[in-house]
Amino acid sequence: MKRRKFLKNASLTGVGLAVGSAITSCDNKVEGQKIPVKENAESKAVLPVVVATWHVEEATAKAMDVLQSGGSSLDSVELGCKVEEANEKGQSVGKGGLPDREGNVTLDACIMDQNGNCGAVVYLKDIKHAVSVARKVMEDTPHVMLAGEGAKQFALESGFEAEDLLTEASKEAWKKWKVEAKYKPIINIENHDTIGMLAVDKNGNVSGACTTSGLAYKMNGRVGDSPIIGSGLFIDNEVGGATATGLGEEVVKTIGSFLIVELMRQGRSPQEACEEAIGRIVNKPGKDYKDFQVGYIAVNKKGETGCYSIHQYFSMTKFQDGENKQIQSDFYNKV
Ligand code: SD4
Repeated sequence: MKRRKFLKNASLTGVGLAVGSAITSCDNKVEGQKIPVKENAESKAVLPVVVATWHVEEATAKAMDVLQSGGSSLDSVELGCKVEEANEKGQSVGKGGLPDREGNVTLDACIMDQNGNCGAVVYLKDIKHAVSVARKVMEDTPHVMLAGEGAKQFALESGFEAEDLLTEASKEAWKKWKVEAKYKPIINIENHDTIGMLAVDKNGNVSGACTTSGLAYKMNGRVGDSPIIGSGLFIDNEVGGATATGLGEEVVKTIGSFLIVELMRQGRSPQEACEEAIGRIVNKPGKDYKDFQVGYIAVNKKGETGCYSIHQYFSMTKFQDGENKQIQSDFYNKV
């Protein structure tokens, strides 16, 4: 295929980006899932609380364990996210993440603490715990974000080990994709995706983290919303936090997580704020939201939570009041 045409097919305004394991578009569904609880009926002001995108009960269990053993909300989200980064079966986070179209697994991640400090890495190769490298950027450098080779160099100098993140399963999936090299929408296929996590400790201190291998078969060099403070994640300890999953380009265009936190500051509940942020995407003139998915989760300082997405089958995992469970998100596109 001629390069120009290839790039055009890959554009975000066309049929939608393919995401083997992700939720960029909306034609397929995971049928028969048992996730009966709807968030609207569920939100309560109880601390501590941990929420995360998708079905990641092991990750939220780890995060809650950290809080209950007296760890900070920052430790909680970092260690919670690391569970998924190390899980090779998850093909959109850390080791085992699906590669870009040229076979590179590149990770994006960020982290933000209760004092408004933050760190991020983009286009990080060969280091599985991107969230921990992001934390090191926050704590050990005068910068907020490191990219590519520089991020890897910093990680190695900080003691992280390099390893090949492309597993056999992801390599096989990529090889199959290469046969046609076409973007084909698949949504919610694993019910398990980019992890965005928010934790509030018993004193109401909020931290968050977000980590991903981004869109499968993305263009080499592409960076999504997940490491962008304000887009994929935002925390303000006076208010709460929010994080995103889905087609990052649409999240970046509306600075979704910052928007949700600011709406909560103005008095909206986490649920109302998530719904408004999805509204900002779908109500843009000419926006064909049928071709992509975005999901948001949010928590306020009191421990109330919310989640909302464009399409069905987005979910949030919540650990609160002794219960760790997956919650079905309400969604915009009911037709
Ligand atoms: C990105 N938001 O890179 C990420 C991908 C994602 O579920 O969340 N997939 O755009």
